[in-house]
Amino acid sequence: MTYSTQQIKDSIIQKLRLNYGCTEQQASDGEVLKACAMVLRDIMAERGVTSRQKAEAEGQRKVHYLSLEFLMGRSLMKNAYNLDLLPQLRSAIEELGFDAGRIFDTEPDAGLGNGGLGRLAACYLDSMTTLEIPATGYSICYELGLFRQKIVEGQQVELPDDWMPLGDAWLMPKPQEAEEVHFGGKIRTRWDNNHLMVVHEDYTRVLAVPCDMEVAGYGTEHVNTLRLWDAKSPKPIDMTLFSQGQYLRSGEERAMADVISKVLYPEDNHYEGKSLRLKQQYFFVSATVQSITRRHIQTYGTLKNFHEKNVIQINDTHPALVVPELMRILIDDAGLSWDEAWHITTNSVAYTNHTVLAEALECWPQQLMEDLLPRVWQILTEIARRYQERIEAYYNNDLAKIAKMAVIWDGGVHMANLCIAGGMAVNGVSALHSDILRNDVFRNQCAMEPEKFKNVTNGVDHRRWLSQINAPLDTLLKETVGEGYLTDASLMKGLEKYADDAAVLKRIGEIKQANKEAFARWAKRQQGVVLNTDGIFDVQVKRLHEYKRQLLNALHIINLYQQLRDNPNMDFRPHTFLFGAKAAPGYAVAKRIIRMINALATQINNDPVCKDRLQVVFLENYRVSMAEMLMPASEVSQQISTAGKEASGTGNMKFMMNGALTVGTLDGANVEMHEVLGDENMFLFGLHADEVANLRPNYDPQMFYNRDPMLRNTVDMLKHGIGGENFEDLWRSLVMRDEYMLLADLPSYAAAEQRMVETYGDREKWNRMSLLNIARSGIFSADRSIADYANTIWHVPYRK
Ligand code: 26Q
Repeated sequence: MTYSTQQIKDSIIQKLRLNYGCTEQQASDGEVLKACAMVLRDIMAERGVTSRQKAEAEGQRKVHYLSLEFLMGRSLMKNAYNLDLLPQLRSAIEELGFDAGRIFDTEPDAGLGNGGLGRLAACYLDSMTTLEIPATGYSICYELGLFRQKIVEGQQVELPDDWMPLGDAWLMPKPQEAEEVHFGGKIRTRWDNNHLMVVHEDYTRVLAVPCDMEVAGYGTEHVNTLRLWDAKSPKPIDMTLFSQGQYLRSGEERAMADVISKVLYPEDNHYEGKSLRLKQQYFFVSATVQSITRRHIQTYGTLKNFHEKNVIQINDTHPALVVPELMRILIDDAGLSWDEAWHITTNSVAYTNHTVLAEALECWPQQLMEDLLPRVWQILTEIARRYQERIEAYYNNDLAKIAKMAVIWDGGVHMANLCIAGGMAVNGVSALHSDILRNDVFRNQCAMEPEKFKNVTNGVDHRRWLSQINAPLDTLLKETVGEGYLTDASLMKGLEKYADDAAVLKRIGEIKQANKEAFARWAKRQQGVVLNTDGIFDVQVKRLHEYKRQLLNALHIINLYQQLRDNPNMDFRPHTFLFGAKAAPGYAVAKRIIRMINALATQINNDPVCKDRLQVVFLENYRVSMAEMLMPASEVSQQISTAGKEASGTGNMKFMMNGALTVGTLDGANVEMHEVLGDENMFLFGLHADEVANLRPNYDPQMFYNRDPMLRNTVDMLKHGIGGENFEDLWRSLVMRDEYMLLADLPSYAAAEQRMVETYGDREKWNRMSLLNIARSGIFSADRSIADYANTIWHVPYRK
């Protein structure tokens, strides 16, 4: 079933009339955008009904993907692409007298996520749908997504991301499917007919209203749903209080409910025990589990076969409360025994870990849990008690081990331990990361239940991150390996046949140059900067975090700058360094680093010695839609985390499939990139994960600082001043502590960059490396990741 340009155009006109009471001549860009969204939404809504009916009729096992974040970005072009309507939609918009590119550009990013973990969830929704797996994503309908970033006088300033006015065009509120979530109150038990009844009283009710966003797959009529829960108070106002004249208090309960879905927490890889965050987690978990079990009972009349027909995949520990919440519903509402309920729960829940950073591991204060979620707390204590019995028996009361494995210990609830105890699988997100989980972070649990521990290496939606955003490369791939690569990314390998084809290599170079120029035009429009497109586009874009080592990149740039200053006539290949990064608003060091990079940019870009040679640009407000412009234009991908710290990385994959070469450490998925590329097709440097671990106990940054004058000179510029500002704080933390071992890696990093620059001089060689990177990036398609989940964890069939 397809639609002609005329049909799409007529539908848009109709939507404009019905919803905005205007003609196409009167409509604004925003109204046209929303009308287009509604036209596609109608098509998807209809197919969604059919997809769900089919899954029910065939009794298929469903996947429920729970994540506090879905970083969806824009949807208009994506949905049109997947529905195979992009050309028709473009012509329809143009025929209505609008600029299609501008309409697409009007759509705000749905920024309901921080970074990697949130974007991964979005890519996986696409692949699950394309592979025709009946799947639903669940999250919170945040009114405000991740903050917008402005750079004011070199510093990050956060602005609210009010995406709803235009972004809500994709959402379908379903008030009739609302669920009620209970907070606080007291628990009373009473015997009823030989049954111990649990009664929860005096709780505060919050209504969870689903706002569904349909998701189209590519090359299929299958449609899945992203269900976003909106928090509302069930009563508009407390009339009793109001009548007593307590006007402010009468609206308090409503305000407490509304605030739950107000804003996304902007912390990435960092846990803070805030009660509102716990409310968000339970709100979303409880609504989701109620909704899943309700539908299951509607279909099967019982929850006894729940685990056969459902799998709940949790994106890190943030939704870990599904374990006690599912137990609660099975026991209190469905009347099952503890053992029956535990069997069902431990055969439906699977946990993905995304970080080994200690500061990111969730550990909630017992008192907070107890007060906020009294019934869940009771169930948690029983889960913890039974699990502890088991580990005590297994490890002969070895206290050191038990302290690390316990679900509740020393007044804290350890969410990762809860997930391991209550789940059927635990997976890391790259081979290295999964090994670290097995051999280090969770080694005691792994010794006890080795079969639970799996690996699923991350992947990205290669249709969005290559085909859709890099049209000339997509064309080249279609000409060389054929259209089939869109649904079978392994076919990209076929491009290798052209590794010695001078014409193809030249074309790869030309595509990159054209994309660089397109990005430069965009950056000029957006931010007013003039990029030197003759320079190597050397890019580091990701959240700002010390372990990701943006500071290492900056130190190397300082080093280059000093060389230029000392020797203005040196041979210097033009080099354009691009940064994009948001810092968590409360992360002071990260904000200092942003300020330093901006100061460095100011000094370098204004120094005549750097003119047309060295340029540094901090791109403001890095986000999905910026990445879509930037990936195709990038030549060098910076993936330089301290080895062992970056669980996987996914930006690395997006760069690779767009032909950028990686300068990186053997960390996360870089290890698997290296396996397919070899030393000769990437620029590796630095300590390996095991070396980092071995060096850590006696690491002394001063040793590196004292023995290497060049390094000392570079680092000292922080102290002496950059762009007229002093960064002695950063200097001190490097020389005194250097938690992430920048000084140990800086010399080998500089050497890797130098090898990269030399290689760049040989254009044909570079383009061949670029071609091999593209050709071998197929394993990083999210389709492959989802097939892995389906085969090894979910045990569900999928379209091959
Ligand atoms: C937790 C508690 C309270 C508030 C916030 C949080 C929180 C929020 C977001 C903790 C962590 C995150 C995000 C983590 C994240 O994005 N991790 C990244 O996941 C990617 C996908 O697997 C990996 O590729 C990256 O290596 C990893 O850093």
